[in-house]
Amino acid sequence: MMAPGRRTNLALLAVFAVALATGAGSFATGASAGRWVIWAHGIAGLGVLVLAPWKTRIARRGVARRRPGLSASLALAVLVVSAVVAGLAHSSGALRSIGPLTAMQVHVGAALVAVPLAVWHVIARPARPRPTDLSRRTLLRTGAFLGVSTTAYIAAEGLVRATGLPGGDRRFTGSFETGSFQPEAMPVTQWLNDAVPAIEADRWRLVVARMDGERSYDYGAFTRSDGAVRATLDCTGGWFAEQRWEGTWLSHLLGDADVGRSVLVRSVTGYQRRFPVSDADRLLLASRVGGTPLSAGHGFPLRLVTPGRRGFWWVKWIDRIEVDDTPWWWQPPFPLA
Ligand SMILES: Nc1nc2c(c(=O)[nH]1)N[C@H]1C(S)=C(S)[C@@H](COP(=O)(O)O)O[C@H]1N2
Ligand SMILES: [Mo]
Repeated sequence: MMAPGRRTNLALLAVFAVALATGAGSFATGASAGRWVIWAHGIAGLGVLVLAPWKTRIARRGVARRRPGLSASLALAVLVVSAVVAGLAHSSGALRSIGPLTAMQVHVGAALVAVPLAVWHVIARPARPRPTDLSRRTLLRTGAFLGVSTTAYIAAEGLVRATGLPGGDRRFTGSFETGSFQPEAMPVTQWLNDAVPAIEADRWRLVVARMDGERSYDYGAFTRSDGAVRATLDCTGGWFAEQRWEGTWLSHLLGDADVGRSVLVRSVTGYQRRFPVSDADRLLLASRVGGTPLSAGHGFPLRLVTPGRRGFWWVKWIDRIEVDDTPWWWQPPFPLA
């Protein structure tokens, strides 16, 4: 039989790995077909809480042994607890910012800092699975654990609704509605550290590098919109807004000459994302939102609108578009700057 300590430690390791994977998955999810990833993330987070009483007992014994690395273990515990508490604070809407940081920033920051410490912890305090662990009993216990964590998740969601906390009407991604159909009330957000550039309309050019050569467009080419879409900008920071965007479909600039496999959309700032060419007729190069030209913060003169994709794909201040044969997934899954 599996010793209770090892059982708890292995379960916690598994649940931590699932929480990280589904956390990254939640950031990648923009279409409702992927909502289960976000549910799984919530269930994993509550799974950590379910295991906490057992882990506390193990940790108490560990602390008494005063082994080297004790402070790193305690730091790991603090980070994991902070990530879970900040996750609950955000998702319930009870506390959306903590000093200068948002609850979401604390949630993600604590989890990312915890990763190297967790790797160290697993190496320094190994709890190795054994073939005999794969028993009927372990299977039943795992099932019970999943059941309890899922019930805790459903109960927590119910409680948020019953108490009327703001978290009750979030989008399926977990984001809160902020400034729909009021572009000026929509937050100006950068992925990491881009600054809003000052772009003069008459100096700005868009260069489109196609397989058959380069073309350059000036601002005048985008003052008359030939495409419009109602789409929801959903930032991984935890807010979303629906707006009516106007501009030109990317496919209009690509033509149907030798198209290539992917299209890179780049910002004046260097920020960039790559898309499959087959998406081009659903990607809008927007110059207007809510009936007025984009503000500097929201991407003037031209930004991308990518319905069904999270905010980090919505490249602002576009100055270059390149089509080539690189596969679209040949890029970091999330922007690095
Ligand atoms: N050039 C550039 N475009 C960008 C970003 C950025 O950091 N640089 N951030 C993205 C992210 S994370 C989001 S959520 C949206 C935010 O758009 P908004 O500021 O108009 O609300 O822009 C996207 N486009
Ligand atoms: Mo974002």
